[in-house]
Amino acid sequence: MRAFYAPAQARHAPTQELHNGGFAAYAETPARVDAVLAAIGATEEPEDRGETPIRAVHSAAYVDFLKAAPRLWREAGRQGDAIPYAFPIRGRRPLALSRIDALLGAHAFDATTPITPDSWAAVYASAQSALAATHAVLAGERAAFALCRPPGHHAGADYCGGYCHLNHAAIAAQAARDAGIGRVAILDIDYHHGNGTQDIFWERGDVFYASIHADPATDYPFYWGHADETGAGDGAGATLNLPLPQGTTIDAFRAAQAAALDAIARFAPGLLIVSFGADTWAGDPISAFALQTADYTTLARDIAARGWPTVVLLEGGYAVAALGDNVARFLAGF
Ligand code: SP5
Ligand code: ZN
Repeated sequence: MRAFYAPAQARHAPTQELHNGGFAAYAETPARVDAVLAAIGATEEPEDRGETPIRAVHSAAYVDFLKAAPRLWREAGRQGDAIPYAFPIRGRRPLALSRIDALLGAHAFDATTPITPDSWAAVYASAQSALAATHAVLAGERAAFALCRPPGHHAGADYCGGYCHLNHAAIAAQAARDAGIGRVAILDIDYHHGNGTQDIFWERGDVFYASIHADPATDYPFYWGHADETGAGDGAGATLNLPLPQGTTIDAFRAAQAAALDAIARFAPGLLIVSFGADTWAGDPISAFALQTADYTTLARDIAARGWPTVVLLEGGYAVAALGDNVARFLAGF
């Protein structure tokens, strides 16, 4: 399978994240890239398609903020990575504020997604890898993979969170729509609900979003991903959430995935995008499902059997020593 990755993606390297009331080592480390590259063989560098496909999903104010934040942080006299600490809770009126801390809080839903001076270059490159894999499939590949690190599915049109700044699955889906694919489906099988992807397509009937994830009653991101969230307006019925309990093993996960694939089949997409997270693995340090490495081939075969042209994007997966095998075994199923 063709696989895409750009070296600039490794430049986003925050030193720490807010965790359980203190600072802990940043789990979404560049070492994840080395683990995957060592396991999957050759990758191709993506062509540069510019900011237009990114701005087709993300607001101008948000993209401009991501690019300016490191400079504003330093101009405020700060060192280290930019991290928000104050947030406009729901229902607050929009305000045209310029102070870096106000901007950070307005464009983030958590304090675990630092912005470093190199973050923009890395997340931009990660988006280009997603676009390259998408265009490879649009050009006739049966399936293609983008090693999207930093990941994307927690990022909304105008906010970051959950280690994600740009939503690569949404950028890929929109690019496919703009290339003439009438209906696109996104299957999200990261441990965490992809709140950003859901938000972006919530009121759209042309992109179906199905997610299997840890129940948000017990797990991050808490405020999205509940089973009664099914979309609104033109997107009513085009969101499917299948939360599962901590401890879930392959049989229950595979059954949920079959239900998601059946719903996607009724939608009849011209292209499938898989947000693949290996944080469902039993040994993941921040998650609590119990999938085994060999299970990923089973899940991928079930997806491939449906026959849709498929773009696979990496999301989470934090057990670095196992990540390469887990990703390689998933890709082997296509
Ligand atoms: C893309 C993705 O999988 N994002 C996951 C974000 C989860 N954030 C909440 C869990 C925070 C756990 N922090 C652990 C730090 C240990 N060094
Ligand atoms: Zn995750």
